[in-house]
Amino acid sequence: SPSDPDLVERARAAKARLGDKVFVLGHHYQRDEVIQFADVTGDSFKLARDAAARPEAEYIVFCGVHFMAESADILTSDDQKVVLPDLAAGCSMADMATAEQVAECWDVLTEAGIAEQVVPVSYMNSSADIKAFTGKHGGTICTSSNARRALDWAFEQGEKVLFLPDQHLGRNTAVRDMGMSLDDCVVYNPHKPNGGLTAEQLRAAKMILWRGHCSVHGRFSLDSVDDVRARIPGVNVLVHPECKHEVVAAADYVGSTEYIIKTLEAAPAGSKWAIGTELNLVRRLANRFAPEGKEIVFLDRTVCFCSTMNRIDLPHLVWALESLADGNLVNRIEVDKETEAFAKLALERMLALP
Ligand code: CIZ
Ligand code: SF4
Repeated sequence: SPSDPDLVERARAAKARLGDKVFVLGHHYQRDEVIQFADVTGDSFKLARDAAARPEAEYIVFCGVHFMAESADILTSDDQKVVLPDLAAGCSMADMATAEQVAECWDVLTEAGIAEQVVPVSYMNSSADIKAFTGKHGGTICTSSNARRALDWAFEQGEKVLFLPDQHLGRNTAVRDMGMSLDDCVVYNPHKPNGGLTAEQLRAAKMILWRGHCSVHGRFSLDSVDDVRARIPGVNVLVHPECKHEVVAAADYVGSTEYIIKTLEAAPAGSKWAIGTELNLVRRLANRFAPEGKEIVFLDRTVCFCSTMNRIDLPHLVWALESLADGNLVNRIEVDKETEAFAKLALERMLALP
């Protein structure tokens, strides 16, 4: 739907009043009405780096979700203030691993006598607390673009990996990209005593997958793939690795958001694509590439937007920008110093990956 012209004007005016003092980041999954005001767009990791490359911006307005604003705060200087226009914009996946649960898991691994062999690898989509846990225990962060390299590195440091919080990215990377078997993986359920696993199972496993998932990508099913192939002959199925293993196994192409965009840019005219990722992005890509004769559809019409991403709407953005222009620092996301130091250690290990 087109955005309210009054709000568009107010956002423009507030941004103009702030000038170089504000830098607006827009995640790929944001609404069109918000994306139009983004100085840069990208995935969570690119955006955190873009923020760090703008030290003159006193305010970083992060149009995305909470863990992304935390990562931007960790990677920017102490004078820069990161603002999340709606504090209720969380991430259901990141919320599936809390500091207490992860500490308890480490105790379980210690009891089973394997903690010393385990290297934690945490997906970018995790809270600052989980990143700090990872840094403290010798592990690294990964994105969906470098998960394979992160796992290769981790298996040079130890015999086992604890992968947090997205079981699907962990399993898909291990099995699809690295040739491990499904039996090499076990799932640790934080809601069950000992994660629902015996010490025996933990000792036998190479990949200990945290039982988390994305509530958007996790909804694509094998049926979605079969249906779209029946509906659109010759369609190429392209999905994000946060999708379930059976969906990834049935797809033609698998990769991160940036990979999806690049693949569609390079696709020939007349090609047909069904995309399994967030709907705001898929719609934008469909509109962008339609004039070039590329047909792009959403993989499953019953899956919807990321509801927390969509919490950032134009009214919230206007409110945040006008507040900042009036000198009121609202909705600041600030990670405490100790957490930041350990989380940064884990992020730096990722940056140093070969
Ligand atoms: O699923 C998400 O939220 C992704 C892929 C985020 C990101 O940009 O890393
Ligand atoms: Fe979290 Fe999934 Fe939404 Fe991304 S799309 S913010 S992983 S719930």
